[in-house]
Amino acid sequence: MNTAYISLGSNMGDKEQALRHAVELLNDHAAINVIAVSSIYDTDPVGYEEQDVFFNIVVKITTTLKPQPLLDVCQQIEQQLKRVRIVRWGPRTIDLDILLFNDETIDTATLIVPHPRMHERAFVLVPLAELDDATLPTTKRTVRDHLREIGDGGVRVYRPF
Ligand code: X6L
Ligand code: MG
Ligand code: MG
Repeated sequence: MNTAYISLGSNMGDKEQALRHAVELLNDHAAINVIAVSSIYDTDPVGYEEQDVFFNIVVKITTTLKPQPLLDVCQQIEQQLKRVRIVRWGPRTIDLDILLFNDETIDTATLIVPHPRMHERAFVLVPLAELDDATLPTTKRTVRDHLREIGDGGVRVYRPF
């Protein structure tokens, strides 16, 4: 059995519903169990800033899938939720990124794990730190080490009324 962490982000339409739907589709897969879900965070857009704020979460899963089939499932869910790519780094209904897969480092044409920029992104590190202060096999440093380095600016817990 493998343990993996997946980052989910949405900044188009009903963002909370998109996140909930994607988590449900992950858990509905016969070879995937969602073990834990972080709080929802309201996060300032990074990369391309002229767009709506994001909702971001991280989920912990266990799975018998290997990394590439897990990526295929993530991309199927993006398609099912009608992700359309208009602008690079631009608005999307849903984005699923594999952050960590056991303590493995993977570098193929289609998949790099740990996610190569995750230790620089508070919208990934803050929800991940809620679930696990993991040590990244690439940097040999923990999630909280990286958070101390970059800070948690632009990331707020989302609490609906
Ligand atoms: C210079 C150039 C510095 C580009 C940073 C950063 C590009 C992040 C892409 C960058 C650069 C990204 C999300 C987001 C995106 C998200 C929030 C990306 C891919 N996805 N902002 N921006 N949440 N808050 O899920 O991460 S686009
Ligand atoms: Mg992403
Ligand atoms: Mg992605």
